[in-house]
Order: sequence, then C-alpha cells, then structure tokens
Amino acid sequence: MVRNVMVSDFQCHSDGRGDLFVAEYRKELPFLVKRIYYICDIKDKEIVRGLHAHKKLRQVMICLGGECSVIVDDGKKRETIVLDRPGKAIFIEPGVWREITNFSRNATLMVLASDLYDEDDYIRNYEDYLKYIGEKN
Ligand code: T46
Repeated sequence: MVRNVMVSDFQCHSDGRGDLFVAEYRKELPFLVKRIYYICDIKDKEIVRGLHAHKKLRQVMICLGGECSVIVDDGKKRETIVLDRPGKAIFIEPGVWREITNFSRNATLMVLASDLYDEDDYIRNYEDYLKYIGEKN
C-alpha cells in the first residue's frame, strides 16, 4: 500500500428508508473538518484532476454518487483506488501525490479537508514533488 493512504468504510445505518452513513471526529474522522468541496459534472472520462500533493493538508475523499478512480503515489509506489460506493472513503495524509480520473458522468466527489484553501500548500509539479519527498525521507 502507498504510504500515508488509508481506505475504509464509514458506518452505515441501513433500513427500509435507505442508507445513512456517518463519519464522526475521532471515530472515523481523524481531524476536524475546516472545509468541504465537491467536484461534479465532469464531462469526459479522460479528464484528470488533482495532479498535485499537499505539504500539510489532510483530506478524506468520498464519491457520493457514480464513481471515479484516485491514483495515489508516495514517490515509490503508485496505486489506483476506485471509489464506487458512497460509504467508501480514502484518507490521504500530507506528502501524497494524487490524480483523480475516470469520472462517471453522474459522479460527485466530495472532499473533507483539515484546513482552509492555501495555494502555498500545493506541490503541482511531479519533479518538485519527488525532490520534496526525497528531502523529507
Ligand atoms: C484535491 C483534489 C481532489 C478554491 O478557490 N478553493 C478550494 O477550496 C479549492 C479546492 C479550489 N479552489 C480554486 C483553485 C482553482 O482556481 O478552484 C480552482 C480549481 O482547483 P484545483 O485546480 O486545485 O482543482 P483540482 O480538482 O485539481 O484539485 C482539487 C483540490 O485543489 C485538491 O486539494 O485534492 O481537488
């Protein structure tokens, strides 16, 4: 498995009315959420989003509807995780390169983030990322 990436399922309360998923701080969620955003209406499966790593930001990604693939890379290993059900979550710690692709037409990717938006936290060039991660390890 790629370092600093974890996949798990949120608890689901299912009854005749449907499914209710829960993620609570200190249980399923390791950090307090300061920001949420979601990505939808991706018109082409070939589109790739992400293509960066974060220096400090912690994130959880959930595909609420439809599906998409999250490619995670720790500088040594690369892995593809398919988010294809609303209870499945990927926890991505700082220092992991990510690319998100293969969005189905109806996909909605929701992201819970540990901090506010800060462009200085991004490493958007893969060569810079390898250098950064190499210096850290
Ligand atoms: C990530 C993947 C999954 C904001 O103004 N505030 C925000 O909170 C975010 C996330 C973005 N923006 C602006 C910055 C850009 O002008 O929205 C525009 C698109 O952002 P970006 O190119 O970073 O989008 P993605 O889909 O490549 O990446 C985003 C997140 O930035 C990133 O943290 O992990 O979604």
